Amino acid sequence: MTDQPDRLFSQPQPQIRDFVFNEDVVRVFPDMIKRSVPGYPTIVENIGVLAAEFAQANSALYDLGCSLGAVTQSLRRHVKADGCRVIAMDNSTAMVERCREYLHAQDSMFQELLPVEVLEGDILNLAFQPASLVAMNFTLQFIPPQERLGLLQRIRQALLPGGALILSEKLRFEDDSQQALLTDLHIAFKRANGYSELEIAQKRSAIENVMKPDSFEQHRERLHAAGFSQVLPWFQCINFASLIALP
Ligand code: GEK
Repeated sequence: MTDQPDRLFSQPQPQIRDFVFNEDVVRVFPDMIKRSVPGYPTIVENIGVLAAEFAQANSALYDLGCSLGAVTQSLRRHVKADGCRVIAMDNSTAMVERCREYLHAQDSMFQELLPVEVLEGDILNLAFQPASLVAMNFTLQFIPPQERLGLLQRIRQALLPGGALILSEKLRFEDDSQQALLTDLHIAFKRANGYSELEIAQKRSAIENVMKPDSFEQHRERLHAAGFSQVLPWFQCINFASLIALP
């Protein structure tokens, strides 16, 4: 279970295919996401800290689009409420298999962790149980835009009073000059983390049809339309942010 450095886009590719979360990506994912998403380690660790404030006894905690289970592990490190269980879901078989291995390793290192169930499937088909915390850490941006409101409505309906949704996303900016500046700053972040111009350009082409970021204003309006009463940003680093939405 060693993490390999991300060199997926280091060689020129004659044709750039759309990005998929396959075995090649899984092998390098921890390195890739840390070097690509500004603030990722801080966000992951603090989702656990924040979740502990919202978690209620005998309820479900969801990690939607769990990838390798970084958020699930953070929830299990921080949440102590009695009878809580974590339900993690991802539709990539390769991610789910590796996620289960990582969680098994966490179980062998620590005692009294919350029970966890890792489901393989589309979060759009998930039948939610009553939940005190739902985390979607950089997943909504991969959901088809026309499905996002319905998913948020189902999450809102599953949330218990006093619970919360924690939603992290790459942000788009409605003002063109702000969008250009924040994109340049993100490229500078990737360059500083050792990615070449070729890697940055090829990754961008691979992901642009697959990942569709929204602006903060779109998120806020959609969350209110889904029935959330409050939307509070708690973290932003360059063009990546995390929000708390309250029922
Ligand atoms: C982390 N949260 O490390 N149903 C289930 N999973 C999906 C769906 C879907 N419809 N669409 C995409 N995914 C993680 C990082 S990565 C973000 C999340 C990134 C999954 C997809 O397979 C992938 O594992 C994850 O959402 C997005 O905190 O790579 O930028």
